[in-house]
Amino acid sequence: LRVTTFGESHGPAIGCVIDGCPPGIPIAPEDFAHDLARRATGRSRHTSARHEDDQVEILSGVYEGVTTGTPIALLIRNVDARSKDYARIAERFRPGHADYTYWQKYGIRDPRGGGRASARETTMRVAAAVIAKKWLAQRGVTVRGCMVQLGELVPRRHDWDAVEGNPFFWPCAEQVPELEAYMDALRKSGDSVGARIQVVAEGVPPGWGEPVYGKLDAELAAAMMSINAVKGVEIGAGFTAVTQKGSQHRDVMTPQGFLSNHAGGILGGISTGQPIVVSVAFKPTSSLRLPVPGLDVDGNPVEIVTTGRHDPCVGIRATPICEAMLALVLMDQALRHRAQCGDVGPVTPRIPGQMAEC
Ligand code: EPS
Repeated sequence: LRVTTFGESHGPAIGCVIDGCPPGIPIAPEDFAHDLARRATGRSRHTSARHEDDQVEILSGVYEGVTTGTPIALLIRNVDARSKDYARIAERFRPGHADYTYWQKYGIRDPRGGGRASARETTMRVAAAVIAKKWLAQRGVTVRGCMVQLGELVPRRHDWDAVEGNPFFWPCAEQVPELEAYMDALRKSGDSVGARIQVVAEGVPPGWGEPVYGKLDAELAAAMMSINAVKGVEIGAGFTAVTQKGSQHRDVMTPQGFLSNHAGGILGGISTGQPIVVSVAFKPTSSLRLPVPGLDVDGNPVEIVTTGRHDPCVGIRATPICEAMLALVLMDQALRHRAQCGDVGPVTPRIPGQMAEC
């Protein structure tokens, strides 16, 4: 499976091409609405006020409601770009933004919006993954996620049922007013903040992934790091493993199941049958209205102030994006597993997986 995206935040449209998708998956334009709405701006006062319809047009690869096996092309037209917001910084670099490295690499500046570096690009990842989630669900694999840190705030308890009931994808309903107040104060101050998202796949059989090149965890890390604003990825215990003893970290196996999941469902690049658990760190958004000294494209010192519609915490909209990347990697690995090993199922002893804990 291969997904590529195209389009800029302020261009006429964004889109993706999905190559290698098996035939026969039922898909209709309305299937995309749910996940695209979960990711969209303007869902609450805590995200960018830009209002895009995010209506998906299926251009190819689907006939009479099912995938045909040929490349699937999806298109979403941009309807609410406001390029004049960027006039003030068209020749200046926002500290912490890709403006600078794009300029160094290409020597050309598209002054309309964030272009390819905009969170708008992630729309098409979520759209492509609607198909992957559907294909995985037919095989008993489900993917879900939540926010597990906003700035310094962490959930007091983990209740999956709470996640879809608030704009933060937060797993503790009684803390939501605290998050609202935190974000209101932050927005008022003109600053931004980072976040940590956790995504979990359940029902993945043992055996998906590859032992050296194309390890499941390596591909997940690459996929998550390819989302803009991501600065860190952990699988299972992640960096906590640094301070663990081997006797603590190892996941004890019993006929009834593993007793823990520090491995995050992956050993040696191959799934264990336990939930796959991935944590992703998002940096604070760099487009701030707080003035900061910086440089223009000629190297002159200038003051940088970014106005316009920006997310004070891009992590708030990131849960469906991380779910999407997890689903796409899993579908790709499942297809590769099928190509090499056919339907060879798990060999005995098969240890039951466990429910995920955040
Ligand atoms: C973004 C800035 C804002 C956001 C945008 C991401 O848009 P604009 O480019 O018009 O200033 O609204 O996010 C989306 C439009 C989206 O669909 O995610 C940025 O700086 O990354």
